[in-house]
Amino acid sequence: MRLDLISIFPEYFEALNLSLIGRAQQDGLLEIRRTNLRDYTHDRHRTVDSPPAGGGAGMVMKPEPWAQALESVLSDDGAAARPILVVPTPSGELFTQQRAAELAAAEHLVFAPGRFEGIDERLTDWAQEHFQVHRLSIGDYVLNGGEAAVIVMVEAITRLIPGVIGNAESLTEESHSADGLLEYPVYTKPAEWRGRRIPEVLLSGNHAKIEAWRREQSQQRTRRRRPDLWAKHVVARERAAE
Ligand code: 6GU
Repeated sequence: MRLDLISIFPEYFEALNLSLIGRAQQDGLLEIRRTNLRDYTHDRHRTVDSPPAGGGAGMVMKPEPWAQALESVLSDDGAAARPILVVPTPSGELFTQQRAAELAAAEHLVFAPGRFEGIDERLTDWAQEHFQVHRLSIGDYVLNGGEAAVIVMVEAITRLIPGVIGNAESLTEESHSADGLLEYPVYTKPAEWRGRRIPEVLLSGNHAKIEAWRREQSQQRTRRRRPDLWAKHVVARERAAE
């Protein structure tokens, strides 16, 4: 997979050179290119923002540097298909595990995180002609810019690419996987730590019992912590039983 990350703070993405994603780049599973948006400005101050039309607080990102940066990405994309452009914004659709799985199948993803009050709306209109545009939010809170959201999305997406995670099995047994339940609690050695014991069933060696216990724990957790997910799970389970 190829990733293009365009930002006025390309250094922000250096965290992606660490750990599994860093390794995936070394292994050639992933190619991450960072672009400084200011390289596509042509004035002495390298201006990327301007006051909002109609007045109001803050500044808005000008569309032209973005268009030129995106054109440069297109011009060295060998593929014929329209690449996917992700525009992180708190006013976008919600980025979910399912969305991550869809995006993990793509050949080429481009991320365009804005700062200030966002990017001039005409940029995304224009971009639809050249890209499949997804405006995505990572949750109901506001960040200062989209860069942290890009890191979140890239991490969620790239770990689903075959080979990026050593133990592919850990993907099927985690929170937000297919059954819609949260993950069960996990423990390691020693069996007693600071007076607290591991649940006895985990020491029983009885795999059927362990599996049943884990399932029960997942359900309890989901019911208590995430009633919204629990309601969806129950509906899906009832549908499947019909
Ligand atoms: Cl994608 N961007 C910003 N700036 N804030 C957010 C967000 C994105 N998702 C949630 N809050």
